Amino acid sequence: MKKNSCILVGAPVDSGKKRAGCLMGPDAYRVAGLTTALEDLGLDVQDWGNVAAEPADVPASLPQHIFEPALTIGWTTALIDATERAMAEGLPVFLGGDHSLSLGTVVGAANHAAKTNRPQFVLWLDAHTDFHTPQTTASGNLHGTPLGYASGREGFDGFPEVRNPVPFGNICFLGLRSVDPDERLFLQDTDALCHDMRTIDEKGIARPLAAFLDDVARAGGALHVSLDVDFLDPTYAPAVGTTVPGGATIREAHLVMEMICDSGLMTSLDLVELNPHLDERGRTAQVMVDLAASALGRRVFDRPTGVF
Ligand code: EXY
Ligand code: MN
Ligand code: MN
Ligand code: MN
Repeated sequence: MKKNSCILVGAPVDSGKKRAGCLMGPDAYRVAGLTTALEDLGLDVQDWGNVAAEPADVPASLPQHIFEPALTIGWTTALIDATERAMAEGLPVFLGGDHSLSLGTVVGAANHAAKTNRPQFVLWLDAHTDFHTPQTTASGNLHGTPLGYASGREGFDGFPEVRNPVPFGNICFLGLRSVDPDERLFLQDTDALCHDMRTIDEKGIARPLAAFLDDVARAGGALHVSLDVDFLDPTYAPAVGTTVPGGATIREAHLVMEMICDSGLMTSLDLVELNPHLDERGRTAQVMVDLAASALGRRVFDRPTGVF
């Protein structure tokens, strides 16, 4: 991966749920000045434009209530390939598009990590765990399944084979406050790190994150960060179809991204679930651009000031 090279990859995926609008996400980030914000940090930014995808065949064995499987299987195939190509060039930032784009980006990142003999870790910044399979989802919305798929759970008939599943213990959730019974039942028997908002209220967001980043560093791991707009409290980030009150503050979110940057461990980033149709004058798009900039080096001061 070239040092300081950042690849913007548009992924206007809108088939992961029924409410339309995320297809406008990639251009909303571009209009909000993402490229300039990252270039101002001294990064070499390449915008590869938007990925294109063709609908795929859907096997009869996939449950009938799954929403738009042909499109999402097509997107997954295209994004696995795009992720592997982008990671060979630099640090990809995927501009969503709904969270079903991460079926492709997490699997593609794990394939790249395997090629470079590194374990893949995932930091999931989200109100939700997105750990369903086509058999366990009640809604049929595949944006609730990317980690179920990337961690190697059964049931994704018709999807590309997951050759390098992400081990459950290499997954850390921050911001959880809406987890379905099936997801909770499955996850509580794994060693995935599930930090809900209660943990953050009681211990602060820095402690669980620092412990996870230490794990990644000790393992020499690659780190995929997936930032869902609904990680933030809807007061600060209203432009998302799955708002859940009681989310992270803007400063908690920036501290997470600044700690990620300081760790130097992030190798790929998803910005997902922005629905510009629900935004107020681009306010949410701007919050996400600012958070991406914090993850990639924006600082007020380069060093702590006012020693105390
Ligand atoms: N767990 C619910 C479902 O599976 O439908 C809600 C999922 C919301 C997913 C958004 C992307 O985070
Ligand atoms: Mn690389
Ligand atoms: Mn999500
Ligand atoms: Mn979510």
